[in-house]
Amino acid sequence: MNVEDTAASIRDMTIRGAGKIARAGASALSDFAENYRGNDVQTFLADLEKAKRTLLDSRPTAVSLWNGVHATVRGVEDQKDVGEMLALIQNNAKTFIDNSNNAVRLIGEIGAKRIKDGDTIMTTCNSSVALGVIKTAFRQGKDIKVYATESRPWRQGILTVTDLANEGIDTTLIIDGAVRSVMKKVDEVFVGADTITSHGALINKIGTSQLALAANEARVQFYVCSETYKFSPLTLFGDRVTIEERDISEVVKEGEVPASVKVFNPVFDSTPAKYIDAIITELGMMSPGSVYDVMVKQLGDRIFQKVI
Ligand code: RUB
Repeated sequence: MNVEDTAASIRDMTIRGAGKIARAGASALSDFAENYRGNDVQTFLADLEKAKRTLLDSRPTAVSLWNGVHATVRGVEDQKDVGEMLALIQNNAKTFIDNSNNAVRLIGEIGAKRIKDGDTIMTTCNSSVALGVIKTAFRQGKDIKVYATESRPWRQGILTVTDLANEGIDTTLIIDGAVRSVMKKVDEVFVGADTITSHGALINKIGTSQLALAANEARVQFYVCSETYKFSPLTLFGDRVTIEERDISEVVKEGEVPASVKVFNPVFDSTPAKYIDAIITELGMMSPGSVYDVMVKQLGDRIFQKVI
């Protein structure tokens, strides 16, 4: 898919979920490189910059997209001609997508070990990585039950319960307001991530922080399932994560409330590190306090480059 169509599909949420939008961004840049005609280096770099911007502007919160796009263009300016640049972009995109798919599989295997036979699990929204953990445990023969929140206003919970039910898992859909009440029955919570900050806070679907609070109160383990490309290098340098606000038409129909009523529709929230028992990554299970070290190690010398 070309860059503009990919960006539009991310914006209107036809392509959604932090991992998928990152892979879609990498794939769009690969297609852009494959179809590029021209050999003037400066023109190409300007066109590439425009393509990057189009993708990055599609949705603001998930740093996975930023990391996927930057991983795909890494090293381009060191190539000697446009031909080499195009080949590098396609190669980088393939590596990013392969590593991403592999990370999701590894997290499934690591996370599944945290689930015991007979456990009841809660999840929210629709995280392919968290669902990977739950499905891996089920495929290992563990008898599990899952409560999934509806996740207003987009109701991604419908996707989640459909996926889990198709797998044969005992699945119950609950409204978002039922989280605290149902938490008494739950053994572990598994959620995904859009961004993890350098100080270990989780940015995920709105309502995730309520789940974490309810889990903490009930002494239920709260696990975040996240590939390390959801760790935000931007936050190392003090940047705040932009919380996306979407159109109010996602919350109320036209004329449903008096015109004087304001409607606020933030679609992500922040869960402080202290409510997170562990982050399950492709590098293993870690505490939120380890995020800084992992990020610095992964950035290596690039930490001294301009990342903003
Ligand atoms: C999706 C969401 C998911 C994360 C992780 O929000 O919050 O929990 O993106 O997803 P939206 P994954 O529906 O607004 O994109 O684990 O699939 O990367």
